[in-house]
Order: sequence, then C-alpha cells, then structure tokens
Amino acid sequence: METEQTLVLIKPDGVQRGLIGEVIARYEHKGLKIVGMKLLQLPRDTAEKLYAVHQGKSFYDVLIKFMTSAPIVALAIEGRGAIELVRILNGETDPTKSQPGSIRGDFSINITHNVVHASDSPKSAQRELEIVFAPDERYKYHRMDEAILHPSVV
Ligand code: 3AN
Repeated sequence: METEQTLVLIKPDGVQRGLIGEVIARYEHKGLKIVGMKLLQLPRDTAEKLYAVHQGKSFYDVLIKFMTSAPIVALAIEGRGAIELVRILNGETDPTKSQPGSIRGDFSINITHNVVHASDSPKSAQRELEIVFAPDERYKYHRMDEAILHPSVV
C-alpha cells in the first residue's frame, strides 16, 4: 500500500465541543502520523475553494457559513493507505449510517455539524492539502513505532 497524505479538518463543532484531542488520538493510535497541524479560522474564499465540488448543492451555503464561523484544526496526516483509513475512522457522512466506533458514529448526530472533514481521493487530498498548508508547514520525521507499524517482512 502506498504512503499517502490526506487533509483532515476538525470542524468548528469538534473544536467547540472539546474534541480536538480525542479526534487526533484516534488517528495517532491507529498508527498514522501527524505531519502538519494548525488552528485557524477559514477565510470564506478558502472554504469556497475546498468545497468547490459542492457549489450549487442545497447544503452549500449552510456548509460554507458553518465552516467559516469559528476556528477549525487542520491536520496533514500521513501513512500507508491514509486517505481510506482516515475516512473509515471518521465514519459515514449520514449520521444514521455512521457506525459506533467511528468518530462521527460516536460523536455526531448532525450531517453538517459532523466533527471532521477528510479528503476522499489522492487527487482531492493533494488539492486540499495545498489549499490549507504552505509547503514548509508539512514536516518529515520518524515515529518511534514505525518498525512495528510497517515491518518490511510480514
Ligand atoms: P464527507 O465529508 O463525508 O466526505 P461530502 O464530501 O459528501 O462528505 O460532503 C461534505 C460536507 O458537506 C459533509 N461533511 C457535510 O457536512 C456536508 N453535507 C454533505 N451532504 C449533505 C447533505 N445531504 N445535507 C447537509 N450537509 C451535507
């Protein structure tokens, strides 16, 4: 499996409910590496770029208003298969379908206020990471458990 990077946003509801640490711990404990992280309030034009694919949809205006309403935490997360793994950890968009054990399944009941965003493909991950992080805001380092998480001989 390829080593990938993906963008996660802990949405305003996640920050305001004190879930930042809980959410980050789920990615860390899975074995994924945080390679970029910042607290910021999204400017409207940045939110519009991030959610360009949803422009014109019924929920677009509500989504942009919510995502720009208060600070969020942006994370660049790296690991083998990170894009799909993060989406599994996050759970389904629809709160009636998100499984207990997932972030949304455990903490969300609302399709807009659903704690986290994550990129849905390698192409959108690259695009979204470049919108939110400057090149020097993503770091290279080793986790001490990498030999266990990614043994070369299985
Ligand atoms: P996900 O974040 O699970 O990848 P997307 O990309 O389809 O979901 O949608 C982006 C965001 O737009 C969702 N996280 C959610 O906040 C909002 N959203 C998506 N579908 C709906 C909907 N039917 N009604 C209201 N908000 C929605």
